[in-house]
Amino acid sequence: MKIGIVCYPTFGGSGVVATELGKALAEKGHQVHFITYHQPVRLDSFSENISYHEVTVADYPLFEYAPYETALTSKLVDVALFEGLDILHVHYAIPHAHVAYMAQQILKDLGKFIPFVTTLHGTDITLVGRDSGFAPVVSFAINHSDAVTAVSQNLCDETYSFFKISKKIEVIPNFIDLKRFSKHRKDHFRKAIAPNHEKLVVHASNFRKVKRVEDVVAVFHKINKEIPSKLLLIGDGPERHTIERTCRECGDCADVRFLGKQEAVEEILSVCDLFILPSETESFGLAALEAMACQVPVISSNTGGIPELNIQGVTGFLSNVGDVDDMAKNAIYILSDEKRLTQFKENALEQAKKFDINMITPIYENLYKRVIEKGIGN
Ligand code: GMT
Repeated sequence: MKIGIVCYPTFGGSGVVATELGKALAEKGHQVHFITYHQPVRLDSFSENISYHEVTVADYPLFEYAPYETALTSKLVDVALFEGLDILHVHYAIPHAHVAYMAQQILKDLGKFIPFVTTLHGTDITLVGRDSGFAPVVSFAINHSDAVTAVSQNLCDETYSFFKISKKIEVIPNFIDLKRFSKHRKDHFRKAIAPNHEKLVVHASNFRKVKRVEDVVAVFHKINKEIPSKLLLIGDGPERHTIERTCRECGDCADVRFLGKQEAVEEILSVCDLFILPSETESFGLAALEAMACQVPVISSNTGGIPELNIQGVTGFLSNVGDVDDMAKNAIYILSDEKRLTQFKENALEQAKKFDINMITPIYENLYKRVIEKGIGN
């Protein structure tokens, strides 16, 4: 198949899922065309089956806001026509779903039908999408997609309960490439960070408010009082300065390392003992799945789709949003006993195997085939 993929090219979960899916499809012989404004960060190696089409927006003095959506629509029309795409797969509804709809209408006028699949990832439904400035467009675009998928049952339920949706939404969870995300031997790295055999606690996110990184620091502070530990913070974003200030105030600076945006996340995760994900809302929690694949148990909130991934008392523990005392208590329970910690690590890996990319890619392929076969006017 010739597949066009539209996504955000950044470190965010939706961009990572879109890129890893595209790479897996290309490996299976499909022609994959990424269409976005930057080369996706995970598109880091050459493949003869992958092309990247950059969207550039013409500058004009009249534009206070550059019309990215117009430029993206035109690019989709161009790529669909000249590369002969069979299907478009857009990740994150805003603005990609209604842009795909518009491109589809233009192409129809030009005598070409192209179906599009929309994958809902999380904040496009649970946060941003609910803004009254976006909601009518989001529900229209979902209802006019040829197929819609959500990354967890919870996100699917949330979509039906907030928007007026007449379309069937299929649940296709996030997935993991276990060849890349596995425990690497990085003993020298661990020794450098934790020279006195401290436990290593880790968090990775885009440091947005929704991630509640302040809770990570509060939980770590409590753990560190009982068990000598170090905290590794991967990623960057708007809350970072506030978090740095909090660390200084509670005197944890020497034990907290801000690593910034990292590409080889799996190498860092490989030396860690516990992952903390206290999000306010989280449709799936790809970062936690990546940690689990590297044998890191998870202390998380019990919100959104996280309970579909993190199993209470097996792969980690779940607490109410903001309950840092309970999170710290559970973390100390896991970290205080070597045998128990090893068991949780093994369980985390077993659970991660259920989300192997090799099982998920064929589900998307079948969906594409069904949608293409249904053709015009489905
Ligand atoms: O986590 C983020 O804020 C980034 C966001 C995105 O769309 O880039 O991630 C969402 O999609 C991921 C991939 O499907 C999910 O694993 C994340 O749980 C989800 N984030 C939220 O729901 C907050």
